[in-house]
Amino acid sequence: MTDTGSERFDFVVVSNRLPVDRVLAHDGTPSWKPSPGGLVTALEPVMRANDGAWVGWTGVADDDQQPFEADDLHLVPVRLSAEAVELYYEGFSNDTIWPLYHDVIAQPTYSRRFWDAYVAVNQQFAEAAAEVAAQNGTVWVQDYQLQLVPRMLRELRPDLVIGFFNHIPFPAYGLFSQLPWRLQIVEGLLGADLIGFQRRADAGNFLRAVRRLFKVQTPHGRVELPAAGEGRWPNSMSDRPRSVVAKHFPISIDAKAYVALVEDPAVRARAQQIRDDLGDPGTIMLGVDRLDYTKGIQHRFTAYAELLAEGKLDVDDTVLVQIASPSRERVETYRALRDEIELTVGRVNGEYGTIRHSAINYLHHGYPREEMVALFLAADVMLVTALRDGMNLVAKEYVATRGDDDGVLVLSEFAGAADELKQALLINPHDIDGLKRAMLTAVHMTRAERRTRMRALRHRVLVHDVERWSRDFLEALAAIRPRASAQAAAATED
Ligand code: GDG
Repeated sequence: MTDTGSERFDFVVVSNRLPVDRVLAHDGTPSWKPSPGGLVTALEPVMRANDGAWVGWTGVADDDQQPFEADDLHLVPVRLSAEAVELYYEGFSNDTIWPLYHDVIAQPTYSRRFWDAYVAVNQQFAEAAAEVAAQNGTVWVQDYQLQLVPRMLRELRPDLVIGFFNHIPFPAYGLFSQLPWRLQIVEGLLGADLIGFQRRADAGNFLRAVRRLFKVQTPHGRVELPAAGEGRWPNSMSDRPRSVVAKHFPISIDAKAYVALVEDPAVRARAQQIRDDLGDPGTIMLGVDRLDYTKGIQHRFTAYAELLAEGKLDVDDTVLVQIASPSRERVETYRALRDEIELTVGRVNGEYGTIRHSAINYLHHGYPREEMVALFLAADVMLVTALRDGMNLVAKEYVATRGDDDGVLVLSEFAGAADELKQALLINPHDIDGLKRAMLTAVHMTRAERRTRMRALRHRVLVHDVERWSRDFLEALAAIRPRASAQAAAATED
């Protein structure tokens, strides 16, 4: 670990969390371990090639950690107080924006205290990024926690090229317009040169919000911003007109890493052992989700329980394994959801389980990636029944691991992945009868059909991997760069 001091970087990623977790040895000595995640893998090559830095929170409140290097990455911590974590992160990010952007599946809290903290913390992130970015550098801001950063950063550093990527859906204007601070959010995002979304529909919703709020046209996904003081824009961010592009860039996974894991004999042996431990049933169904109300876990349980009740599935021959990894446990809605889900599991198991077999094998744990891959390999049917999901990487991970061209993916049309994974069995999770039919179709699908579908799915995921995602985004951003830097240069000359 070395102090990176006041170095400047040509490429800066800004995200709520740094891509590392602090671990404490027995004697209390801290060290950092990379947090597993697609974003780190996607951005790592770009970071290395461009002498990049990463700005984000360490995950620990009131942490005075200075900039440091870990695993050859330059990491720049943003200090968040315990109050900021509560109001900005658990509050505005996870109790306002998250439910609102997922179509109000849960009621968003509109709190002025949350909002004030969100503004203040976004300003902190913008200042930290402004401090480390080199002249005319590129800054890529990630996700819904930091929607005000693009504009704040542009005000501090008009020379920068700024990209933003939204990992979660962007809602239709009818819902988005509920947000008391809708104008500020859209203005915040428009500080970027390029705004990336998961789905074409998300980019469309954002552009519609721009048109509705500012009464402007957005031809070809482009927003033309007049110079400050002109037009309807309450507060333009530049002395010069500038244009902003909004477009979809579906995120993906490090497919090669999953393919490599499947080749590991230990992982394959573990998959077989999982099957054996479950009593080698005819069908293993699997769900893997953060325990979140957007994931449709209850809908999946309802459909499965009805199939058991109707005798169309039998616990002696079928099991549903549900991994629900712990998530946001300090937010009340998540605590209530956990109770609700665990009540359902108890009821379904009480009703349909036998001494030999439970109906639902429910696990509220996080697991190492190897274990996840073994589970994917063991599963005959993968259930992704999200009510709304930006992309859903689990669907892509399942497909990437199935080098045997086997397994059936049941996929919600409300997950971004449905735009690409068209050979899955696409379902509407609210339609319980439709979901039940798809589950039975999956259970009874012939080997030939499973193979045809899985081949096409795998091809898509292997070709459109996360490296391609970051390359596509950064190339699109670079295409805007000459304009942006020319404008910035002109602005400085004035
Ligand atoms: C957001 C958007 C979008 C889960 N449990 C364990 C574990 N995981 C891994 C999965 C997957 C990741 O976490 C979850 O990604 P998802 O895409 O499924 O969902 P979100 O967490 O909601 O992510 C989403 C994503 O951002 C990226 O843009 O796709 O729509 O909501 O990789 O495998 N990994 C391990 N143990 C677990 O217990 N190792």
